[in-house]
Amino acid sequence: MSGPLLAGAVGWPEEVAARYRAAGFWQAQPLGNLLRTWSERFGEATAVVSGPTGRRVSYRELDRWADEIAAGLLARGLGAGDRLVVQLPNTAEFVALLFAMFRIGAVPVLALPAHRRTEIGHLAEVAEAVGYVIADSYQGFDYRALAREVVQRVPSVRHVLVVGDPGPFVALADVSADPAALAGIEPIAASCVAVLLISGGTTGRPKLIARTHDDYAYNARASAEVCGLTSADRYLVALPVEHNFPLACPGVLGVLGTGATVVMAPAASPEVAFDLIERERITVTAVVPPLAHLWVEAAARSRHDLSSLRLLQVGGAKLNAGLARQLPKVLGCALQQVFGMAEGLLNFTRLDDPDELVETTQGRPLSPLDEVRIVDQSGRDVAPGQVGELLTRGPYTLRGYYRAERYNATAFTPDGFFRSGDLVRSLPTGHLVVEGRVKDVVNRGGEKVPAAELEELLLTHPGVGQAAVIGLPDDQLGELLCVAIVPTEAGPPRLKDLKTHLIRLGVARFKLPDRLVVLDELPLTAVGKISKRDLVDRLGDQGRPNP
Ligand code: OOB
Repeated sequence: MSGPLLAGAVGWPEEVAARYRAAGFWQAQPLGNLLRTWSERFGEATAVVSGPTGRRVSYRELDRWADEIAAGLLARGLGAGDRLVVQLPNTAEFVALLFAMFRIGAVPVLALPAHRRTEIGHLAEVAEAVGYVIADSYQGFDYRALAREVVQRVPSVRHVLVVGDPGPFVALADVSADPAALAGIEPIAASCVAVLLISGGTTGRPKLIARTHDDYAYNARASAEVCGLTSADRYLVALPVEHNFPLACPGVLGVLGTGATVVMAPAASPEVAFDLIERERITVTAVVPPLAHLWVEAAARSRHDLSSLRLLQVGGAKLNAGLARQLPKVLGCALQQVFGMAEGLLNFTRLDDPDELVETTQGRPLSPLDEVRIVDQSGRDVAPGQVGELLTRGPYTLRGYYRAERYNATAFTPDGFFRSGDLVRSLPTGHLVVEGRVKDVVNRGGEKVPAAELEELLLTHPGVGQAAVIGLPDDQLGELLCVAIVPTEAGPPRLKDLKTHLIRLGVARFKLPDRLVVLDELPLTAVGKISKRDLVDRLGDQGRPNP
């Protein structure tokens, strides 16, 4: 394996790592050092703009800020290998904290602002996090109350750092010390784990994905190249910054490596985003398909000047070809489809691809060293153009989930290919078209809901005897979240009751079902497992949300 990682993380075989280094893809530069290089190169240029306040942070200031927080974390006893769950809205503080952690080798576990007790508790437990970083409140939710619960449930969490009013905890603004303290620490190896991302699609509870400095820096740099980023670009972080797409595809990390400017949007609604696009002359941003749809509708009525926009990246779920065709006309910019995954592999349509490919495919792999196989159920390569499961390995694709040895035995082939669970076909150009999936996940407009996770939670309701979570087709979201249950003797709950139950359990709101179907029994396969395919067929025409 390639050097010290983090206990529980899986690395690449040494000869493979050597190949990625020899190709110049892995450059042995930890992300914390890269910010120093960028600061020297881009100095007074604006690195980050905070959307709501318009506050501007130069590269030099960001570099210094990251150092001060890094020293402050050290002073609190935090250091290399320590995991902290980070759950912040899109703020400049997030960027400074991220690089501060990179510099001391502490590892952020990136949670989404929508996550609640169930998800955060699970992440903190699996990662044995020693800290939790939150905003005081965001979109009407007080994260300090959540932190109290997390601290109680997960004893390893000893540090709660708060952006804003800390309440009983510690203000991130007070986690600051003289950067001189950093001179004493061991240099961080680029082969170490830089971040832990959350998987969108797995069996059971969400898995963590360890991304190394080497692989993540390459991910961001190569993505920036594909997008033709230059120092003149201004990138809007509209999606939650903890997600791989706006963080590193090219996102924040790719933008900063180019000397361009990152603008943090507090929300992704057309009102908020369009204001910022106009005010900050945004050139590039990334959205999920339902948001693209909202923006296109709003742009037709809007008086905002969106003419600065040159590229809109759309990914996370399948974009329909109609919207893909409409989008460049209405928004006056180029479209790029992105089919990616936190696990690694990224596919992009290219800026010089013919319109037809941009509109109807999900792009082709980012790296010349990405290996892609499309296989049938018995693991054999399908004929060219046929649909099969996408398997992949490469210079930024994981070789195993973090602390998930048993699961890894089936999630990867013996020769290290990741089984993506996505059904795709490829064109002679190498472009992929996503045709469906075999993994048991509902993709609700880009937000992933692992069925097994939700089923387990539903079964804790006294009225639910059996539960199956499926996605039903929907024009706007791609899929609606549907729950089919067989009730217990206690009698069937209503959709409203189930939602209330899930909220009480502390589940993220995007996992609340849109529709409930009560059945006498669930359809079974020949071997007696719940047949979700039969369920979808049976309920396919009922994809309207319950009143
Ligand atoms: C992105 O990452 P995740 O980890 O939230 O979700 C990955 C899954 C993929 O396996 C696929 O099932 C689906 O989301 N997906 C798409 C898609 N992009 C992702 N399905 C159809 N068309 C697309 N364009 O979603 C993600 C990570 C980095 C960049 C972009 C998206």
